[in-house]
Amino acid sequence: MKTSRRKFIRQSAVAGLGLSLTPSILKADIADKPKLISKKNTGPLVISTWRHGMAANEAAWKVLSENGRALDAVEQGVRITESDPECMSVGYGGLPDRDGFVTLDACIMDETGNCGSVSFLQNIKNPISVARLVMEKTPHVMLSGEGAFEFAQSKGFKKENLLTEKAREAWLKWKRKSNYEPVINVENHDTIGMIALDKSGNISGACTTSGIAFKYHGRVGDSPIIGAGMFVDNEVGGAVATGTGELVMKTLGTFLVVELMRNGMSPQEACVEAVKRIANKIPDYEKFQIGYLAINKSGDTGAYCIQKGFNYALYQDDENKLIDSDFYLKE
Ligand code: SD4
Repeated sequence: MKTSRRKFIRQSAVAGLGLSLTPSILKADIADKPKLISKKNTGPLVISTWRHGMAANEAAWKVLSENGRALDAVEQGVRITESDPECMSVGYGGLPDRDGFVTLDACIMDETGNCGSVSFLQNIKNPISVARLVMEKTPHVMLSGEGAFEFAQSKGFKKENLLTEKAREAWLKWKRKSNYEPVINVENHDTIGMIALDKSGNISGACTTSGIAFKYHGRVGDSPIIGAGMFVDNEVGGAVATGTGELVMKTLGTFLVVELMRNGMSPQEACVEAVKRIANKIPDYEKFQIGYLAINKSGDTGAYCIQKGFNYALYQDDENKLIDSDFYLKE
């Protein structure tokens, strides 16, 4: 009864549109089709920027595989990169600004839409954990500079010298010419951005960096800006950015990626569209690299960048893989 009634309504609607009732229209049971959401990839999974994402993913996976929360996974994951002195673009060992100061930016966002961030923070090794405490223990989203440092100290973080000998030498070498010329894809050891989907289906994200090497003292990039360097909406998905932050800030990149997914794009389509936005809006974009990563609620992933050379780590189905991203500027 029900079926024939539905069929009748559909036939009337089609007839009302002046269309003939061809067998193919009758067969295509459009009104009854469920939305195409693949369930095969659902959590846990974690995705993060660059090669250093491999080690960070391992730490995140440990949390996720024990039924942990995505928020804990991303914090534990990126702390590995922050604490690694060999990684010269994040946390301890990061390259300093033009005046020789290591200044750090980081942000974190959970499945409830709560978020915290720190910018222009000095002498604290794990800014992501300070950002988390800003989120959890203050009524604010962002603390900066001296205030962020004092807050960290009040929460028991140690004051440490973050400028390693290797980073100091690189700075002294740079000072001989003092040219501010970010090099495309030096980012092979760059900002770490990470998004995780846990077993409960919740998404969280984190992003942390020492920023562009030899930047102006006081420069803050996209990485601590919610919606620029990282954004999560647990109803839709999450995204992170890496590269020359000014381009991401001008286009509010990760917010854009998530909104595009909300409007029906896959993570891959959304990342492509956000890179195209940069190409359409920023005249000299060809001189820079930007990479986006995204995941949606169904566990589909996406990655796209301006130029060849961006890679990312994806841990899923018990396997951690380093993958080359597709890119916009092809010959
Ligand atoms: C910044 N987005 O400070 C960061 C740095 C980065 O590849 O990711 N560079 O602009």
